[in-house]
Amino acid sequence: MSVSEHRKKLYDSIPDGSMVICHAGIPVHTNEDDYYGFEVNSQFFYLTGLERESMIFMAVKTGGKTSETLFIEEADPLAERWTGKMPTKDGARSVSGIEQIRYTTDYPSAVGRYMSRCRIERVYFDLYRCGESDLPDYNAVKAREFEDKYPAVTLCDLHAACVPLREVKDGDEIELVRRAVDITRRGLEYVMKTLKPGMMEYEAQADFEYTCRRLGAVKQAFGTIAGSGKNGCMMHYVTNRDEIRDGSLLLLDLGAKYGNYCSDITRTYPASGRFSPRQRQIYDLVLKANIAVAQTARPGLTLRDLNDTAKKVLGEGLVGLGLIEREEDVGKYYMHSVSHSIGIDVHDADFSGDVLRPGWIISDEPGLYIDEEETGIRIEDDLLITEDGCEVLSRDIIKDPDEIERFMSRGE
Ligand SMILES: [Mn+2]
Repeated sequence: MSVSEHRKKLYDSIPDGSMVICHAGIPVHTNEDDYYGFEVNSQFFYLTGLERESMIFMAVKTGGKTSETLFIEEADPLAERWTGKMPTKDGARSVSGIEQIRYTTDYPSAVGRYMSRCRIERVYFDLYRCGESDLPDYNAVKAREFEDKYPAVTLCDLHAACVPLREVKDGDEIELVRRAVDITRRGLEYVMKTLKPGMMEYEAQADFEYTCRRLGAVKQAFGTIAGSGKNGCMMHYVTNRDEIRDGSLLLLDLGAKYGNYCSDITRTYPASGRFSPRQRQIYDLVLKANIAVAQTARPGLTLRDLNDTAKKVLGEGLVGLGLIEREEDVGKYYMHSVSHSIGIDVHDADFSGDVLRPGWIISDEPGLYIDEEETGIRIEDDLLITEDGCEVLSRDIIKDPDEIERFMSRGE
């Protein structure tokens, strides 16, 4: 089972005298008696394969040996009456491969015993922080509580410890991303069949997400971006409330999430089913950059190297189209980066500067955003880095403009 392998890699990478504590987390409150949908901590999921709130994973490495324990809530018949069956010890054991399963009520005394009897010098909590002004995450709060009780130990970051492991996907993880990509393909094919001028952007979003859900992807990898015309020029436009006008392009950046693994695909379609000659010129240039990146991607390069490839192709092309005078001005129309890793998270754990290794899954997403022409085009594929290059996981999601026009002209 792959999550056991994930844990083994972690134990091999941390020094003796370490404890790992990772909370699955709890749902976050919205207003009154409502909560956001539960999102499991990614490190917890990576190490256990479980997606249930309030669970706690603990591992202790001393004397060259590691013991691991999973704490789960004891089933409560009243809670089960309202929200369904709670996990059992057997169920949690079979998913995680962790032999020792205890109830969360035992957690404080278990920690106390380890801390008083073992030589534990450092304790790993997930201390990742995204924005400086964010509220502290649940695991960070728990880390602070722990530190108050045991000030002699050094806090270490479990997120940082997991990054080098999570960068390289194993066979099971790759299969889940393949499934997610395939569901996304079917969602996009449905959108191509239903897309018409006069529709609202949210209708295209609904057509995509409808297909994903029907195929068992109960979550999207991220908020669907459906930007038509000038809205396609905003990289993370998720408002999706405008009409898709005749003659405009619809940029769709979206992805199904399957088995808690993401896909991340962008396609740009003509609302009418046919690209104008000018749209086609720009589309062809973005496609050229997209193909060049896939041809370049291989072990040993960094994501920055791939972005340099994209910038070169786009810069030359923009000079050729007369949109810029010097290649260095490519940033006027291309203002993001071409690649990020993909996995449990859509922008998955990676360190910029790390070199690609076989098993990385990354995006390939050049784009051009020309406000004055109300034209935003991005084409995004998902690549699996192999021994000597890459495999385009999304190769079956059509992107050739002739094929798109042919597919769309077939109608329903
Ligand atoms: Mn992306």
